[in-house]
Amino acid sequence: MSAPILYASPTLSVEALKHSIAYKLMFTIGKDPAIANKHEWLNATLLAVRDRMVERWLRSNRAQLSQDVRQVYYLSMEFLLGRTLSNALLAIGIYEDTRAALDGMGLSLDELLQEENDPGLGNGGLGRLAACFLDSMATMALPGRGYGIRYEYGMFKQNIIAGQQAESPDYWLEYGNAWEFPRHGTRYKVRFGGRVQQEGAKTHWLETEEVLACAYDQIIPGYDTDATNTLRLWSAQASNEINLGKFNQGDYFAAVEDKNYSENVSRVLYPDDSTYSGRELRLRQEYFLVSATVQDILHRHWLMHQTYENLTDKIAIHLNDTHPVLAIPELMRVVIDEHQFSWLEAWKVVCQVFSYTNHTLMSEALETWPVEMLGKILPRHLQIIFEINDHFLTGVQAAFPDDSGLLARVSIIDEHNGRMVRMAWLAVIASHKVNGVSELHSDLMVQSLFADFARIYPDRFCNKTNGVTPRRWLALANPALSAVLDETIGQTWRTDLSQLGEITGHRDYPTFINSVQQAKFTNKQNLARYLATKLNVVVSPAALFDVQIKRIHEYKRQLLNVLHIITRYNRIKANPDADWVPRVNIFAGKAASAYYIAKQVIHLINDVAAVVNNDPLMRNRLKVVFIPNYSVSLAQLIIPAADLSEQISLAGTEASGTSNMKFALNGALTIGTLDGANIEMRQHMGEENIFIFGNTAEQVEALRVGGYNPHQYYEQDPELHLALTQIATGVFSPGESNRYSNLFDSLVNLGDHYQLLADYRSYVDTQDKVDALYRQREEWTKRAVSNIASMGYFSSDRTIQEYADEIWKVKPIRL
Ligand code: 26V
Repeated sequence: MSAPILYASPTLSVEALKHSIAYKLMFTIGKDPAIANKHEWLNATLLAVRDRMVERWLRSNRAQLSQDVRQVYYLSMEFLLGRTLSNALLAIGIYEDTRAALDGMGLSLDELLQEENDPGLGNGGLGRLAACFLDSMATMALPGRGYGIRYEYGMFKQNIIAGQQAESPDYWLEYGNAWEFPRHGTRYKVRFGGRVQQEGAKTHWLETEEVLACAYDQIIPGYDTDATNTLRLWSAQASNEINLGKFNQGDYFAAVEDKNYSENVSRVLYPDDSTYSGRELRLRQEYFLVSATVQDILHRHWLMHQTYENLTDKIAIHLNDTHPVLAIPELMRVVIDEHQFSWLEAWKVVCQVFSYTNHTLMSEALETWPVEMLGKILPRHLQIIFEINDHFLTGVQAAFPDDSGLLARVSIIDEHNGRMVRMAWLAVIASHKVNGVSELHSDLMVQSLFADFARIYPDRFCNKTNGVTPRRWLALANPALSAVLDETIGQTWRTDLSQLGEITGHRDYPTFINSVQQAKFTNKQNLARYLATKLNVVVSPAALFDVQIKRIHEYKRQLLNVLHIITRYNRIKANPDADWVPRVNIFAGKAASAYYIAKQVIHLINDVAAVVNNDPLMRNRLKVVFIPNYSVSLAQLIIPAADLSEQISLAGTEASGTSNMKFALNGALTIGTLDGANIEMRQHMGEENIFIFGNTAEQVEALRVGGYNPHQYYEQDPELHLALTQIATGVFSPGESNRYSNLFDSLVNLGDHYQLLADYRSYVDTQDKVDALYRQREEWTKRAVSNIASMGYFSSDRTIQEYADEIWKVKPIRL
């Protein structure tokens, strides 16, 4: 059944666009064009463009419903989408028309694009991956939806004051969010607290507090297709019930206070992805997401099928890390307590519906909740978790009667560390597939964290190497290189990135090499302009741009990068007239606000920058820049301008990395360890096209087990000794000579947990090779071309195809 199209498609001509932008400004925003400001023009433009997507959105939804296909629901506490307008213009092919329309009204599209707030509804890699996945799912017409939280405050804003990070709130909704559709009619009650009462076979969850979850929908346009998907974000609204009691008692203020309190649940994103903190509000947020989402999924399913018998045929629910794992006991609860499923029937459904991605092996980031806290906030869920655990352990006991420690190790309840619920264990036990995000990570996952489970469930674990969307990360971010590619191999790489392989045949054509160089230079000029105007730092686009941008975390080893910079500084000072390859070292990234060492690292980078940049001997030879307030939109500016991409985590710690892929796709060469997806990048591009250094994951482990002694490296390597001593003695903090003594101690005397000192020599020597190659500019560019050419595999379209075929079993809809 195909429903009639209700009205003709709005014409996409420039005149029509002008008309609709002006119309939106006047009749929706209510502003006189003569006095409207940039935000109002931007919102008018967003609304006019949104109109042009609504019809295909409705058609896609109708097709999803009428074709009655299996749907996938992607649950994530974070979606780091980046700005929307430019992506939408690209997707529906009206970028240039819109530019012309705005031009015709005396406005600049580029200026308006910069006005759009970049919603920071995620911490980093995990949230950005979710956004790339939505883009790929829409582009590939896969029937799916994202579900998340509409935080009022996203990731904090980072200011650098006197070299140090200062945080301020990010109220991204300041000018409204023209892109979203508030669904005032789609609201669900989410309950917390209370108690459980047994009445025969029936269980009641009583005396709860309630908050409403209100849906806000965003269109996720597919590229060059009518297919569009939906991202549904939940916002908390106080439910009337909780206020009325106090209100009627005349306690008006208490009623309003309560209202504020219950709405806190969607107030702010937790901005720390490095240490798990076990805070009650975070638990409430997680349950808020899954409760509203499970209700919505079941509601939609009922509308389509009027039965819950066929749930396992029609829905797949994916858990982005353990954060939405409460969806498992929640689905159990709803079908048992509200739809009369037996416990075993419910468990059977759950085990076929859920799948889970693990994104980190680091123990400090693994979620565990105190039994007591879970019991207080979600008593019925705790009960169900215990039942799942009993059921599971009984099976394990029967299958592995001889392994005495096994039950305690695989129990969802960790009895040894203060009775904690291990969320990753619950995810593994209930999911039919569990994946890691690169080959190395997936291997380590079954060898270490989930080793016992891999014995119990040998077919459950798999790998899905991450990818990135070529639309945002090449077509949008890098118009200069995109134009070169279009001219050389045509335009269809945007939806089939493997076509980039064809540029290999052009590697030996000087005109091609020249135009790739030219594109890189243009991008470096753009970044240099930003640095000059925003930060007052002047850099030469002819220098080698050496870039490390990501969360500041010890395992990512920004400090190793700093040690190299200091070494280079010392060498230049000792021999200023040698023929140095000019370098600009660029950093960006946020430190979790309570992460002391990470904040020290930011301070040190800025201190080193101050000394280096003010030293007349360094001029044109070395510059260090820390760009504040890293974001998706800054990444889109910085990555295309990079010559060298720093991917230098301790082997075995970075699950995959995704910026590594973005850099290579934009023609930067990588210096990196054999970690995460770097390993697969090397396989695809060939080892001559990547600078690999340092210990392997196996060597790292052997060193750890065998007794690693960083002091020995400090004593035996004179350049390392000098750099560390300079840090420790205040060469870069002249006003406060002991500012970095703990940093020094953590490396030299307290075990150097991330083994920087062990990899220092090989890193510095490899940096020398980088210089040598950069002197041969044509050879450098040829290798950059080989990097670009081999990135087809790292498209998120490929990743999503694998999820669709091997995990979710979903097929594209016909439009
Ligand atoms: C953990 C936590 C802990 C509690 C509070 C909030 C919070 C938020 C996020 C996280 C997730 C940390 C895991 C993570 O982001 N992993 C990254 O996932 C990327 C996508 O798979 C991958 O490329 C990176 O290597 C990996 O570090």
